[in-house]
Amino acid sequence: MTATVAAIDLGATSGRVVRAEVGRGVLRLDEVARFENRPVRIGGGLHWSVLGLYGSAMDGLARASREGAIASVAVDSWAVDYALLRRGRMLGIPYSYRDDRTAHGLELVDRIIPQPELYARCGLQRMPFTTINQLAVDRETGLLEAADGMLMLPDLFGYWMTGRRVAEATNASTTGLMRLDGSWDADLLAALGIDASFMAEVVEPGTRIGPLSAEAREHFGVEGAPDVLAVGSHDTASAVVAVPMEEGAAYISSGTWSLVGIETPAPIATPEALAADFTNEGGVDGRTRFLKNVMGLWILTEAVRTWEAAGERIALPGLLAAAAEVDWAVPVFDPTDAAFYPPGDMPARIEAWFAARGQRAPRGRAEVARSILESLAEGYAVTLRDAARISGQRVERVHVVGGGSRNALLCQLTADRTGLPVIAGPVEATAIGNVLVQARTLGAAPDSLEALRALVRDTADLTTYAPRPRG
Ligand code: LFR
Repeated sequence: MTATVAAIDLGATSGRVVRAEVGRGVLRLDEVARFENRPVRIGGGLHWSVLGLYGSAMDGLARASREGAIASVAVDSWAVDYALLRRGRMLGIPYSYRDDRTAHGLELVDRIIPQPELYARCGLQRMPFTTINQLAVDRETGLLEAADGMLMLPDLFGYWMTGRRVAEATNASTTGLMRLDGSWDADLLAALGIDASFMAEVVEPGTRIGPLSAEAREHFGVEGAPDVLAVGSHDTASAVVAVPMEEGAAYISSGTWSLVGIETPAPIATPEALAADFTNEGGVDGRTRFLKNVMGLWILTEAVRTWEAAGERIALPGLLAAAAEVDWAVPVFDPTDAAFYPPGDMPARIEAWFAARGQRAPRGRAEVARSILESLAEGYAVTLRDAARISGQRVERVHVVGGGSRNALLCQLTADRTGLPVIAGPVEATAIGNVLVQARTLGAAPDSLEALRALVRDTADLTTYAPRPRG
């Protein structure tokens, strides 16, 4: 038996709708729609155009449904962002996690609870954009007073599609408001002045949220009557489902962000993990994603955007080829520095990073690009050594999935700097993880994550990079 399902996969720069056929030994994906996701600055704030994204996603779903019946659909997106609600209506326009109000939110939360205590409760890396920090700002500006609930963005879409409000567990785990046991942290919510009724019921990936509403079907012209399911609605949780790994492997989910880590059977919120600033995010089937956010290819894409804004035309393949030809040692910076979060002039920020330390900065586009990639690869290597040390798990191979798995130079540098073989692919890991969990829920794919990963291994196009000897 095979199942035909649709994935709505929302990324920070684009969204897509994928139609897939999944069964034992079968995994076929077909992208039926792709649309731009451009945050919009208004009134001094950076916001997501959630209605536009929802409309594009539903149009894509309608297109997918016209190619033949779809049994189910599920949504995944980046984490941490949310909509406030009042009596079931969206209140205001959701902010983007790149909005710079988050730095102030971090200070506000520090006043409520010291980081080591917060870490012991929720086990998350200290990141300015975590939901709890954003909610602290909403509270200060008075917005929270007007709200009686909130939903993470994939849950918001699920609510609009079905009328049912849930909090999917993997995404809820990125809020900073969930305890390590997977329940909402009532004390922390109270400390923020939030009533427990504000949060929706937590559901696991694989839960049926409900049938797609008649409103959605009629307005967008969706044929048939697909069920809306919960999957690992945090995109990284879905990507990790589709990492074709076995024991002894680590992963890098590489795109706008680089999420670097391992899968563990349980959270590790020890003082060592706190010192290394690792996150414990909820995975599918109760696994833990013990990882670190190492900023990612965002630094490169923002650098390219800066050069292009100055009137230069930059073709990425040409830039990467020139970066590959740099045959001298380039300076390396810390890619996790908070200076690289907000949108802006990355070449200038990199220069300032080195100037502040009295070091030579890279010069010229090829050297800057090479320095970004070397810095990311070095960041991965340090993170993977820390992950192995703290968890006691072996790390003998590194899987790279997502858009960054196509960046051959970055994969090679990652192999070189970790000293480990790098296995690149699949590119569309997030959408694959989304459809696999749906198919499993429908009884068309195997039960265990290991068997799902074996299916990916057997069907995906993978490339291996061996580490080159230093010299
Ligand atoms: C990747 C991702 C990361 C999260 C960041 C912000 O798309 O979901 O896991 O740290 O975006 O939500």
